[in-house]
Amino acid sequence: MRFDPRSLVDVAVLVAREAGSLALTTRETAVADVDTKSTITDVVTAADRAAERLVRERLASLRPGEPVIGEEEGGQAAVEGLTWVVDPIDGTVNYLYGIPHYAVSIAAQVDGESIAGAVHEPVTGRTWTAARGGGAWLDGRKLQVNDVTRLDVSLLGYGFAYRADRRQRQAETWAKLATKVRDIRRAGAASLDLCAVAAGRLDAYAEHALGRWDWAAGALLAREAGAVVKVPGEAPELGEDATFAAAPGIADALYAALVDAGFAKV
Ligand code: LIP
Repeated sequence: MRFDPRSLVDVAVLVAREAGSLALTTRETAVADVDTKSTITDVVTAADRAAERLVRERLASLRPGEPVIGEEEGGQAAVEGLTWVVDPIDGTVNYLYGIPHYAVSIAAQVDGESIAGAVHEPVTGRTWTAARGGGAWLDGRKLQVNDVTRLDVSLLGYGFAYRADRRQRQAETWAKLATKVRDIRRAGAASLDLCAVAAGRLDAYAEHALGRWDWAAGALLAREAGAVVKVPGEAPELGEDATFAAAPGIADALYAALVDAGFAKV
């Protein structure tokens, strides 16, 4: 491999923490300057934009010549070599409402595969990291998914899309699932949902319509912690834009239950 994943993790951690500090310290003014994107509920604050700008400037300095794909400014992946994938504030609605559950997510990808990632929580100071083949970590503690084997005692994370018509169909699907699992949690930040699977705080997570920036770091973390992970395009039976992560003991049963509940049709 032409890149050392561990050194890439160090870069991701350094820059994510700087961007997180900016988001945290500017929130009062940042949430006064809000625009919308795909729908009236799909918001972007001044802090989303400023944090991504900071990340881009720091990566240009630390990793010159390597392209960045970010939620707010877009970008193109490298034809050959490494691309940085950035969500400057994952959980923007939480950030807007003052709910302290949001993160800066930065991943390094080669040919679309994540090889290093960091998910940093500005409010708690926690930083989740993974290097391909090096395991998943939370502030120096190694992570492992749960050894759960029964779907009916599993805790599931999920998320709704921003489009109202799709939310209706998603709600109908989750209503069918609600009696098949222990309970369901909707926390509002995909990167942290995937980290929660890695840490055993969730047994599984599934959602549609995530951006690459939402899952790029968290999916690597979940996979390195032992989860069965499908990123968009890898689980056609769940829908072409489905993201799925589950402890191995329930992965097959959950996958089948999602198919039965019509997850692919939402
Ligand atoms: C969010 C995701 C969340 C999803 C939201 C939104 P953002 O990302 O983390 O899981 O349900 O609709 O996409 O927009 O806060 O970066």
